[in-house]
Amino acid sequence: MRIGLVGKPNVGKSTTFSALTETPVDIANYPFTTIEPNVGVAWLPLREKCACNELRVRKEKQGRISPIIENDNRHGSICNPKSGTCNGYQRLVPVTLVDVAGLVPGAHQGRGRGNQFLSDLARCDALIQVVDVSGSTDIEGNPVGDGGSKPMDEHQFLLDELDAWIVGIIQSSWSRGARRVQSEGEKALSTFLLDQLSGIGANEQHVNAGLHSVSENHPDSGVPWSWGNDELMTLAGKIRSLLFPISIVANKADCIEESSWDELSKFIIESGGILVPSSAEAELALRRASKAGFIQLNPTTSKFSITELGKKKLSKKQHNALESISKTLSKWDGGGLVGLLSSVVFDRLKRKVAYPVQDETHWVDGDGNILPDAILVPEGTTAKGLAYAVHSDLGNGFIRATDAKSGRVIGAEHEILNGDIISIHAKT
Ligand SMILES: Nc1nc2c(ncn2[C@@H]2O[C@H](COP(=O)(O)OP(=O)(O)OP(=O)(O)O)[C@@H](O)[C@H]2O)c(=O)[nH]1
Ligand SMILES: [Mg+2]
Repeated sequence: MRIGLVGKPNVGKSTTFSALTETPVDIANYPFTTIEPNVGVAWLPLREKCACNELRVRKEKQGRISPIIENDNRHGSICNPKSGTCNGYQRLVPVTLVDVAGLVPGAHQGRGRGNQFLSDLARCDALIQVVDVSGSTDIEGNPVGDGGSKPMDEHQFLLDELDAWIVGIIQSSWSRGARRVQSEGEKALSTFLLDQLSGIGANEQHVNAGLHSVSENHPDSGVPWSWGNDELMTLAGKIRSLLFPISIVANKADCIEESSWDELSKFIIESGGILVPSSAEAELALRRASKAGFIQLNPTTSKFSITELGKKKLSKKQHNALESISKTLSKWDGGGLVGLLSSVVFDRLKRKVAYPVQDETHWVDGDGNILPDAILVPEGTTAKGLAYAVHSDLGNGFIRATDAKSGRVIGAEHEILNGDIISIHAKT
């Protein structure tokens, strides 16, 4: 699971990245602070309780484990995650974030940093655009105080640049591809497009939807070799919308009234996207205090309690500042940056969680680790698909699988449901 943070320069992409991944990166109030992409991991809480909750209940019933003791520091969790943590049955799974250089209008013609870095986004499952809704920066990211670019314009130009980038990829050899249709028929066009765009993750379905969109929107477009920029932008736009679903952080919301992002919010929701207002800077301040051990933070509600260490180290002024930040953040709906990430992964991308195990009775791997993996898979993933997601050898050698909750044997084509615990039997 890989998500790209995009937008014009100086909007708070790196601040968002730093808050979500808890890693320090360069942040500054001028354009192009980031040139080389930052790549890191955000830990996303699963929406449902970890499967170790069900295992504990089963074990307690069988008298194989004693009930939770009062000061259990894992609050009941009994799994052994290979990556991430689980506390009070709240399991965290990794999502890779990529924070790239800012994009300016005309980037596809080489303006700003150009758009070469867009290839860093090629393997992303979705994009989050960070928009400066406060108007404190112009469309190129220069600080202007107020009266900067409108949120809607900021979003529209990004879509245009992404589409122009995709057009650029197909245009270089377009006439050759289009002419193949003359000799080989319609199918040759989709094969050509697939060849050109597979590098950015496009599949046959995306390409066919793009071609369909051209015939729908440009009924008089004629033969492909006569298509102009309009037809190609329609083609690219459709492919881009399927390949990179975009959601929005309405950032710097701390500096402006809510109506400033109304128009963009309406537009995004109508196109099936999500917009969440936030202040990445404020979230980062809370995360830093939490990482330093001064507060215990719920990143989705932005509520916190002061730890013993915090009581000793934080001044009254610092404490008040954190309280005031928390109050500002919690007035917006959507759960802030983590809430947005969660909606992107579970609502927009419809990812399901599956727990592959080796032993279907005890829900452990070969070393006795309980529920070591929690993997996010696309809707419709089969048992064999899950095997491939774990390891290609497991996929290649797939014989059958067992649904560990029911003990039933399932076949290669069985669809994985959210929360399934699956043991895979494969030839080695
Ligand atoms: N008021 C306010 N300022 C913010 C917020 N988020 C980020 N900033 C400030 O905005 C400026 C730019 O932040 P960055 O995170 O470096 O922005 P960026 O989009 O990564 O910028 P480039 O890498 O140059 O494209 C910094 O001065 C941040 O402190 C916010 O939520 N509210
Ligand atoms: Mg940056």
